[in-house]
Amino acid sequence: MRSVIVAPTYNERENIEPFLRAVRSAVPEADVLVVDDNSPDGTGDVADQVAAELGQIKVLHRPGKTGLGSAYRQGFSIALDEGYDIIVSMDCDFSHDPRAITDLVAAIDRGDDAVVGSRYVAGGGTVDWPVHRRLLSRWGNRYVGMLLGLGVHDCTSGFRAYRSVALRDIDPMSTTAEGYAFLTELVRRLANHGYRIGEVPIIFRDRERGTSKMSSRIIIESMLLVTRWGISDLIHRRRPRRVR
Ligand SMILES: Nc1nc2c(ncn2[C@@H]2O[C@H](COP(=O)(O)OP(=O)(O)OP(=O)(O)O)[C@@H](O)[C@H]2O)c(=O)[nH]1
Ligand SMILES: [Mg+2]
Repeated sequence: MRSVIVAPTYNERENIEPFLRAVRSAVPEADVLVVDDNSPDGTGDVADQVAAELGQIKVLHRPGKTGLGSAYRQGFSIALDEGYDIIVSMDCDFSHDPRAITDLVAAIDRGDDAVVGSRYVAGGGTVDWPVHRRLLSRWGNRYVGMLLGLGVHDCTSGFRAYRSVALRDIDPMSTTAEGYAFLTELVRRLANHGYRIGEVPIIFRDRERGTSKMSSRIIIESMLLVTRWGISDLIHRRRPRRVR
């Protein structure tokens, strides 16, 4: 099966080269699509240089920063057009360990339509994250679980693999979220379509290099959207048809 890793980048100059090398060594057969939003620190140029050296890497240069959701919408659209069977999404700051990609892909091979690298299942966790980030993520996911009941323990994890037919079917291009609510939106759509969503444990490490792009705007967007979806599900008595 042909697979591609889609990695959005913004100001990841120190991470991009080691990241691309680590991905190549973990999954040598996989292609990579870097989606860079004209990072002021020159991440896009470094990515181009590494791509020329290693091959099997494309770099999409976008004009400016328009958010994680927007970067994934365009990256997924390209990956779907290019006919890959499996599409992997991940951060490039080493919070997601490239060596775990094979675990995600193996779960798709075993029959899952989508697989989430989860911090909140047995064997998963976070390392070095400040307490406020831990609380936000843990309770954010509990809130999602309470309102949407999707049966997935980590709906905001960006480390995932999708079977392309499932991803195409839920039409990611028609989503609207700018920040990581985009990730929750995709799980919600997959569950509502009855797709089989697996979770494999991951250890999420805080970034060692570069700076966080998390903002209060993104957190508020996520809370508002989850609340809106929860109310809408309640009104329409909509619950996922089939979730593992
Ligand atoms: N292209 C693009 N990439 C982005 C954007 N915002 C964040 N990213 C990248 O998306 C990945 C995940 O970003 P986030 O989880 O939102 O934020 P982060 O900067 O990793 O912050 P931490 O969670 O604190 O590590 C990283 O590889 C970022 O460089 C954006 O607006 N455009
Ligand atoms: Mg990060």
